[in-house]
Amino acid sequence: MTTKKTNLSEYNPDMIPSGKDLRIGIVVSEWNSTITNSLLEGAYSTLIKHGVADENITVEHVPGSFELPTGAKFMFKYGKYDAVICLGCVIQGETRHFDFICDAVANAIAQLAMDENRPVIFGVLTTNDMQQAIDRSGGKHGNKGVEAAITALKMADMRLRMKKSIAK
Ligand code: DLZ
Repeated sequence: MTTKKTNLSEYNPDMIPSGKDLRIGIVVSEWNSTITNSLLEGAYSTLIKHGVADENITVEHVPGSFELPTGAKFMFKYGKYDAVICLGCVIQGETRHFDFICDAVANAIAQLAMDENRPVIFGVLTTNDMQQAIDRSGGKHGNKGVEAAITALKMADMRLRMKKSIAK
């Protein structure tokens, strides 16, 4: 029988690589800003906790989740980042665009990661209603911003380790 996990952001801090030498970009959607601000708080504090220097974290805001991939692309083109985290919240009941936005953003983020050969993290809540979003942005089911930051640290570390081992 599987165990039901209620806090989706639980992790073992000892297993997380240090972010000491990393530069991380964060792109945040202004749509549903009470939620996305909490995701940002979770992601930012997690990066700091794991050693990323404050001056090596850049935060940029975009109007909505649909603009997250474009914002991330700009960050790679005009800045130097080991990973970019995209944070947004799309709520199904509130938009007929739900499927279009979610599919477009997920596909564009995945494609951008391939094109840039760098992690681009999908920190976008796609929920049925506002309560589910609250529960996943610092509520009873954790904070997706924390998960996004942990994923960025792991993937950036993997890329740099592989790059180093191949250079040997
Ligand atoms: C237009 C729109 C709607 C209806 N709902 C959301 C939402 O729930 N979450 C979100 O992040 N953005 C939403 N947007 C805005 C779109 O993402 C985008 O900013 C606009 O369509 C302009 O391209």
